[in-house]
Amino acid sequence: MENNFYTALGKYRGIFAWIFSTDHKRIGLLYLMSIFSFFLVGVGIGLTMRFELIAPGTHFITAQAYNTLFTLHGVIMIFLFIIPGIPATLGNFMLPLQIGARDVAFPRLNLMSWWFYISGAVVVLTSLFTGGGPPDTGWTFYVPYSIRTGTNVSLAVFGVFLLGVSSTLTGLNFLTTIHRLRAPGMTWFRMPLFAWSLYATAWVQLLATPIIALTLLLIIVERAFGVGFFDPAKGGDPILFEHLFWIYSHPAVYIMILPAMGAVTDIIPVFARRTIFGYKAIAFSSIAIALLGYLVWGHHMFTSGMSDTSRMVFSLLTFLVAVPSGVKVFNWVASMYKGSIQLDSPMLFVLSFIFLFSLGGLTGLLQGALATNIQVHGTYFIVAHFHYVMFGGAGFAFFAALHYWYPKMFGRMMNEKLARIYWFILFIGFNTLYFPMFVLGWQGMPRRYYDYLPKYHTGHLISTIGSWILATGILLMFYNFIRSLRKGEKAPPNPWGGATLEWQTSSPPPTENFVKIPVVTKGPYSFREHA
Ligand code: HEM
Ligand SMILES: [Cu+2]
Repeated sequence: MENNFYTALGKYRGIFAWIFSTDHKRIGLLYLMSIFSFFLVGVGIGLTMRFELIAPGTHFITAQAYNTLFTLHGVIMIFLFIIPGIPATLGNFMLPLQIGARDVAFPRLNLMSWWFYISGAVVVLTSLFTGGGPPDTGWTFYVPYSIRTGTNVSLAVFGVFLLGVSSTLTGLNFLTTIHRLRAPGMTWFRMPLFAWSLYATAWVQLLATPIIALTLLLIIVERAFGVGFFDPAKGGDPILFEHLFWIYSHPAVYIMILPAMGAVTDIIPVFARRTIFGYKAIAFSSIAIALLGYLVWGHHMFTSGMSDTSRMVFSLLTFLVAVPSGVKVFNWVASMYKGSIQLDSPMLFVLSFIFLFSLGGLTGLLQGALATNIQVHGTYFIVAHFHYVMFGGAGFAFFAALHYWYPKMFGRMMNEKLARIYWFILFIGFNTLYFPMFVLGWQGMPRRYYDYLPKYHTGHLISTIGSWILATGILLMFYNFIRSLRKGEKAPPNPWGGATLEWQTSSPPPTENFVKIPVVTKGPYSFREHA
């Protein structure tokens, strides 16, 4: 029998060999399983909401049920899917391989992070069936409503607290791993840019997440003991909550997007057959994004009550944080320029990522400008914008990376022809679903409404039809993931001709990753140089 981390025998058997494993590859796959299960639940809820919105008038969902649906959808997609997303799954699996290490620095802490994640998820889901019923506050848990509603907010925020602990520990683990466990010769500037992006992300995970964790605990304390931190009736300040919430939740969007950008940066040189353009600019722009990302949270609160000066400063800083993102897009395009581009499925997803992320990012600038912000605040324009960034951006990059690393993780190739078909369906479905929301929002359609005026009908109808197209693509993609586990062709160690270290070991790798720890003598993208 082949020697790889699937066949290796540890202390435990069966499912215990997984849920008690300290192998970063097994933990990465545990996360992958759990995260994608929750993703499918989130998609189901999204489709349900879209179905209710197919035409004006109430159909099968009450106003209260709609409130709980968008809350759940938001909490699941943000805290259970896209924030842990790439780092916990592909990051866990690939980081040690990419830097030539045998595991992460703290393998048991890594396992504990997964347990925190799964406990948090269970607690969040338990809140649906206990106490005063499913929370109805929106994923932002804004006070004073969240301290007054009778629904089960306390349990849900406690679940999110546990998820925060998980994310913080993962960040700590990755930081230590990158500092301490690089293979001989793997200097900082020979590190793959995916590893760099995880490094920048890990600082945000470590430094920003405790803020949301504590803020959420304050909600529980406030609900249980009525201390009055936030409740204006008791002299508290609801705006304080918004500040604390966004001091984490804006940097959190970089926890979502930085690893996505990192994965894209690793994929482009392989499929363009040239070295990356501007390696250092990309590495440092990740750090710049992570740092600047801390200073822009006020752009979520332009209509909440702030001095004009602070609003102008936050607006300016928001424009500044777009610069390093623009640097990256420029570098990606420059890397492809005059390359011999191969349009395999990972590259197709990368190209759609660049398009969708740019649309999401550029509409973000419209919201960063004070005047247009007032117009679009709280409308479907925002809903369109963040789906483009989080789903079209981080989500599509996640899909790209899964197609890219699938052979390494599972030792099989996916069906490439099918992949191209559903890539196209996903791209069309995505834009049909979300583009009309920009228009609806611009016309004044407010978000988080279960019903609307007849004048918005056309946009909503198109959007709902788009959701069905997108769902078809998602089903086909999962069919391919699952079918290829058994039926896919056997993967060679390096099917795409990649130059980073994970491709130098077998597919799937042995438990200790490398038979012999590699000695690194050159950079990670030694393809044809730029003239
Ligand atoms: C088939 C896929 C999806 C569909 C059909 C869908 C649909 C929707 C709909 C209808 C809303 C509610 C709009 C409103 O009433 O304000 C919504 C909100 C939201 N969605 Fe999605 N969505 C999908 C995937 C995603 C993904 C992948 C993410 C994140 C990565 C995401 C994140 C969110 C968030 C954060 C909200 C806001 C919730 C709130 O207002 O509290 N969605 N989505
Ligand atoms: Cu923000």
